[in-house]
Amino acid sequence: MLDLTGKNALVTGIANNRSIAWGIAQQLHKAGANLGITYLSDEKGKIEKKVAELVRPLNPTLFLPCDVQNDEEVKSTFETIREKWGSLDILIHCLAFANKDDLSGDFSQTSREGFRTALDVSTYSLVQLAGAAKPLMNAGGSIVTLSYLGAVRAVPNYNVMGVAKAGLEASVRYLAAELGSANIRVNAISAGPIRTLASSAVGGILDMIHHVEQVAPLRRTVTQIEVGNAAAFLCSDLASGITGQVLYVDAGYEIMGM
Ligand code: 0WE
Repeated sequence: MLDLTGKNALVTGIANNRSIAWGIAQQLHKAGANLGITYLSDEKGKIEKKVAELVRPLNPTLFLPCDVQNDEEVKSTFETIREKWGSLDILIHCLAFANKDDLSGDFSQTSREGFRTALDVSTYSLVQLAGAAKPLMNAGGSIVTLSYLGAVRAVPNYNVMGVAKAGLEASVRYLAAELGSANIRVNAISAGPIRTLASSAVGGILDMIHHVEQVAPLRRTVTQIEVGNAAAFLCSDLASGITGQVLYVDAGYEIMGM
């Protein structure tokens, strides 16, 4: 059965109670995992306070700031994991950012700086965290990241994020090929659109969700908890033969042609 007891799981990307990472953290906890939570600290510590309050019921044994654009913070995150936990079994990567201007209008007008930012935060961060986690990860370990259909189709306005997610999915395959000999699996979940802090900042997200509700085989969108259940499966021994894959958790939307 799905059992993650005794496994140490680091979850990145919780911003609030709508975060997909929050759905994943809840389902990993439900399956018995020991949780470590990272957050993006702001100057006033407001995010830290909100996220700390949110995750308290999950009894995390680590709660650390980790800005992937800050190499020192990433280094100290994994030093703390080594000190406090000794080893790691599960790494959940739920991080993405592009400048808002680069998520509408003409893709061909994306600036070098905007392109660099999107791929740095959304794509390189997986490689960076996997590289830092590798020496700490136990055999049977699992890395899961979040992707989106815009990686493989031209979704209106997703623009530079589509390129970032394409790079992310390719990175999943290269990491899976490398880490497989250590029996560490690497997979992505391609989630359908969900209302979150990130997506709510996007113009037209409600129309996209409405479209999915009309077209997807299940005639609805997916929930953070459903993505969390798929992540828990991929992290469990039930998925011991699955690596390098992109698993669609999208109410079936991806299979449709019209
Ligand atoms: O990957 C995402 C969200 C990515 C995202 C969203 C924002 C909004 C606010 C990255 N960076 C930012 N930066 C901001 O300043 N999704 C899959 C959700 C999403 O985002 C879209 C979508 C969908 C769906 C953007 C355009 C079109 C569709």
